Amino acid sequence: MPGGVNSPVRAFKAVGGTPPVIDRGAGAYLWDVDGRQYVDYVGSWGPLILGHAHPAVVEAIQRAAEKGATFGAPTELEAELAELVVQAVPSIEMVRFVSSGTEATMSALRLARGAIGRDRIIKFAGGYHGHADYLLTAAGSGVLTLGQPDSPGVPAASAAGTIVVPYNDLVAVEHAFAGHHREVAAVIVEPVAANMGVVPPEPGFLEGLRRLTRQHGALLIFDEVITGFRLSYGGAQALNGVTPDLTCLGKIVGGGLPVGAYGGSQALMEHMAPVGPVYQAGTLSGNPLAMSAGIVTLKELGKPGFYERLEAISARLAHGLASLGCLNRAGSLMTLFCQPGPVLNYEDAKKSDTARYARFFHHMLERGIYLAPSQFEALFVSAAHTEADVDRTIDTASSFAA
Ligand code: KE4
Repeated sequence: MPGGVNSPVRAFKAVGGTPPVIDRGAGAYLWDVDGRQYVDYVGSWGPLILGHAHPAVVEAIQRAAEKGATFGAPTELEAELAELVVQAVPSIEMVRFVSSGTEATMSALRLARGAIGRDRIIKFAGGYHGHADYLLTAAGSGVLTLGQPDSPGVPAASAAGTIVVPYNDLVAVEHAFAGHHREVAAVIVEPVAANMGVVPPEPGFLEGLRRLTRQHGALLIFDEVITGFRLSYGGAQALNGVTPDLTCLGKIVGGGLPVGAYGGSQALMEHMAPVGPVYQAGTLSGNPLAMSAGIVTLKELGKPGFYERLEAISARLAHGLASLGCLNRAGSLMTLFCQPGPVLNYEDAKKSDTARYARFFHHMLERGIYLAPSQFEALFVSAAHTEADVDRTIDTASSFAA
């Protein structure tokens, strides 16, 4: 396996050293194959808002597996998860399940182009929406970490259709539309950016995108692969009151199994095959095991008080870390930038002292605290993290001097 990993960020290239090989997880904790325990703030990059091996999730997967892993045919389970998603997410009347966030954003963008009849898209520098060719332009996450804003292997023609503007910069978006009048099919945005580190939207930014896309006949796509079901049961859009035309989901919606999803109005979604002509397909889409894990996870999230408790433990952690650098937070999603800040966009994020972050990362790892192995990722708090976990994390971080 190239680099010994199946996804680049896991290889610790941005922080140096050799990643521990993980044997198991339970609640807020991981254990490596040598028996070392870690308090886990990666949570597999977001899915594990309930923590590892939640009993209800394990039991649901076991129960589904006993009936067969996959059928490639309609099942009641996919309909049940679809109902939960439709009820939860303001913009979604109809949803299609796929097997990753990349597939979700790829499909939503193809739908937008097919429905609007235009080819260009606008994305934001530092925004990461998976690894489709035309999205690997000034992308965030692992691409940003590797310092290769435009990945080799992406045809120039693919990248050319993607206009990249700074996050939180509405004037730049207006200029992009003015310069490509009636050519833009969609604007895709993380309603809270989390792949350049966490960068919340400035007041009015998302409302401005909603106004500009309507004004220019383009669709607004919220990539809620990270924020969906994390910031609230209805995602970022339920909090900020801005309703996109299409929403992409992933991570939490699969409860730790491979699920992505995209959804919007019935009118838009019925452009998708087999009803309409826009094609998208997937062998394991709506997989019964993954649907089962997603259903049980959303039912846990829907219980009274879940997000209030998560907010309390997240705020405790943020308060304890805030004196150590520029701490950007949205709910249980946060990044401690090794710089004074502010960090409002990709250019700001890149000013961070990544060498210091690497030293901080290893200081924490050696003391049993597992953070994201990159300055340009997020820290994820789960419902399984306790005050004791958080206080230990703060104490350990505070003892970092170098
Ligand atoms: P996947 O294809 O990795 O399931 O989802 C792609 C994606 C789409 N949209 C957003 C906002 C995302 O954050 C992601 C994937 N996130 C990265 C971490 N920042 C996944 C970790 C990895 O690549 O290993």
